[in-house]
Amino acid sequence: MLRIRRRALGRSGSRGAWGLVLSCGLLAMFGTNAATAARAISDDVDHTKAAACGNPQVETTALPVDIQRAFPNLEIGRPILIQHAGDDSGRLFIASQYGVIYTIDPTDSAVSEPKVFFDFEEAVTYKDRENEEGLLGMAFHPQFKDNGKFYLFFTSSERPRLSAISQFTVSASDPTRADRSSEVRILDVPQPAWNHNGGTLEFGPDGYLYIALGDGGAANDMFRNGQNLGTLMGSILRIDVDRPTAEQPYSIPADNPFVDTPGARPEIWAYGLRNVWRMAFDPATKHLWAADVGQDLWEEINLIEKGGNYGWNKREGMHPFGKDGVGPSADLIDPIWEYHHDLGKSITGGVVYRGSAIPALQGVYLYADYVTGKMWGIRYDEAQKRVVAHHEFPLEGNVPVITFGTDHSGEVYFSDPAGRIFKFVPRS
Ligand SMILES: [Ca+2]
Ligand SMILES: [Ca+2]
Repeated sequence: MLRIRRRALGRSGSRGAWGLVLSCGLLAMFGTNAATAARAISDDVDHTKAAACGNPQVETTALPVDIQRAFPNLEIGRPILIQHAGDDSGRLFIASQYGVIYTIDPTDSAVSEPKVFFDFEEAVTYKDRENEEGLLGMAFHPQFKDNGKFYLFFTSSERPRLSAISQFTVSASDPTRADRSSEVRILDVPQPAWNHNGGTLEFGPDGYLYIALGDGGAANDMFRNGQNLGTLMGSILRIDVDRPTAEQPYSIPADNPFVDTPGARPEIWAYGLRNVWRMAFDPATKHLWAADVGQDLWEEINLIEKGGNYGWNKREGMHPFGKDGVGPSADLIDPIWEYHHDLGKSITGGVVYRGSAIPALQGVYLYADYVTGKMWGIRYDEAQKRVVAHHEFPLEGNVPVITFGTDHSGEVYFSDPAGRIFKFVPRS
């Protein structure tokens, strides 16, 4: 999604990055000799982590995978969410950022008329000039098949700048549609600015609801939420929606990391985040992968740990940020991967592929850049605790990816604001 940010490529501190970019270009054009020479230029860049280019430890061979339109006849405006419900129905849910949720049969590639599951556009604020608002997140309860409950993260039309998280239930008379009157508000988060709202909802393997919230917006974390445990923003939350209390419609899991920290919001699971745009659990490893959108120079991918501080706004990627920036520190967790703004300027995090149609993608974390329309995948080695492979997927034309999603078989889709939905296919 679009972010307000300053272009600051010329500022001090970017020299190493330019060396890195240079090495990528030379590697692509001239092969390893030039790459070796380029490495000498950019000695101040940590090649073991910073990028695949020029790093002999990271494999970069192209994968035998192609990308094609999944449903070329389908037209859904700003399809911001693509998910299955875990209910054995086989339905693929596609939600428009405007506030309408549709379902299709993903085996019908010719589908043109999606079914409306839930139309609550009147309750959602969205404007093209403030395009980080709207319907942003959706999560189906792990027992959705039995209880019909699902959760939405949206900018409410009740009043300006209100991020709301609500529970809804399917209609008793027609379970293929949601019941508008079933809304239970779980959480209100008043936002100081229209951007950096986060918005991803995910149920963890522990059955708790995880919520990504951005730093509040504007720029530079001017509201100082990233390092502030007393506010919910700039964090990933973890709450128990199955056990409401007398005071609130959810409870705090007893093992949340800050329940005993004075002044801290007990909902917080991890913090120091700028604007996580898409996080997802890998169903195989249970890792929570979170892509954090950068401001000036670096986009990043993180593995989220309980209680972790991911550095914003003291660090951006693996680098000091701003006048209060700091170097590497034991109490700040650096990303497992970053890329420079020469390659892209707004990361869209995806999922770890665990489908079956494309064996070459097995275990690969897929991600993209909204601004440059590039797409990549990385492979993380659990034993070595580092990225061991990085692959680029050539996209035809500019595809500004706004989200990734999976169907009930684990096959992966992604979409752009124009409404196109794509899938991966084995190279023929
Ligand atoms: Ca905001
Ligand atoms: Ca970070």
